[in-house]
This record gives sequence, C-alpha cells and structure tokens, in this order.
Amino acid sequence: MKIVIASKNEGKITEIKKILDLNSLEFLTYNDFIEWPEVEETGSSFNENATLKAQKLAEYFKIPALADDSGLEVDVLGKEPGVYSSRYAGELATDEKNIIKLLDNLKEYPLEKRTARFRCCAVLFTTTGEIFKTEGVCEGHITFESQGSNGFGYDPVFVPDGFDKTVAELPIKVKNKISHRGQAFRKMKDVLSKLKI
Ligand code: ITT
Repeated sequence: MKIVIASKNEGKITEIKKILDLNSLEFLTYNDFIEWPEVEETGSSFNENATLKAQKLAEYFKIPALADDSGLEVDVLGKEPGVYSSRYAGELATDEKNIIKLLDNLKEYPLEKRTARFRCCAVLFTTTGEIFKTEGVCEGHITFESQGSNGFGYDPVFVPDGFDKTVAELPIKVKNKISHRGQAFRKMKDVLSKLKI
C-alpha cells in the first residue's frame, strides 16, 4: 500500500520513516512526484495545519496522506513560536536565523524561566475521507547557546527533561524514543497497522 508523506522537511521525513518502520507500506515523498501542491498553513493550531496538509495531498494524489505539524512552545514567550516555528524569523527564515531570534528573545531569562516543549500533531487522511489524529509532547528547556549538529530546527537549543544534552547532541535513536514526533507516530503506527487502507 502506498502512502504519501505530506511534508517537504527532510528532517521530519527521515524521522517519520524510521519511527513507522512498516514493511507493509511504501512511503512516497515529494521526491517521487513531478508536481507537488503548495499548502498554505492558515490554521491556528498544529491540529488544523496537519489536517490541511494531509487532506490536500490525499485529495490531490488520490492515495492516503500522512502529515506532521509540529513546533516549539516557549512558556515565557506565551507559547511562541508555536505554529510559526518554521517561519519565526520571517518567510525566508532558516533554522539558524530562527535560533538566533529565539535566543535573543530569551536573553533576559534565567534557566528556570526557559521551560518549553515540542509538540507534534500527526494526521492521516484516507482516500475515503476518514481522518485519524495522534499527538506527542516533549518537555524541556531552551539553552543559552547552540550545541550539537544532529537533527534539525531547534534541536541545538532544546534540552529534554531528564537529559543534560541538547537534542542535537543525542543520537537519532534516542531522539526518536523520547521526541514529540516519536510519540505521535508510534501511536499512528498502531492506527496504520489496524487499518485496511
Ligand atoms: P512541512 O510543513 O513541509 O512538513 P515545516 O518545517 O514547514 O515542513 P511545520 O510547519 O510543521 O513544518 O513547522 C515545524 C517547525 O517546528 C520546524 O521547521 C522546526 O523549526 C520546528 N520543529 C518541529 N519539530 C522539530 C524537531 O523535532 N526538532 C527541532 N525543531 C522542530
């Protein structure tokens, strides 16, 4: 059975494939298609945006689609950057620029005020229009500087609770075990293995 991963983020795609690890499914990505529809993330929640992405891709390619909408919520910033995580430093933002802006906005705050979490909402949209949703959350705090080169996004400035290293300093296997995405997509793996899609 073919299923399309509704994402253009290579970091996410690599993690999702590793977490799901299902031989019964053939995962297709944007590299397998000549045309790929743009999806405007106009929702105000991870849930809404993941649904927009999965529905658009499932309807466009007429195969089931799996989307991930995720981001970082920093308590002292009123849960920002949230759904704006990938474009925190503007429309042409890079991971580096987003991190610079985040560290700058947090520069006045001591360690105990730097609590944050990654949140991931996974959505499966089937060809019959059925929708399945799962979620995962990973609590931690934001460091004062970037450390490590694994992963993507804000991994170099996020230390998960119970660890003394950033996610970018942890092996991918450890990240997937504890991450928001690991939790959401392991629940999705259960959904997929029970479904006849
Ligand atoms: P797609 O919509 O194409 O999937 P995207 O990167 O635009 O890719 P989102 O809108 O869901 O995806 O934004 C997610 C952003 O949140 C991502 O670009 C990172 O900045 C951050 N993020 C999410 N998961 C992360 C993780 O595991 N590690 C570090 N940063 C993460």
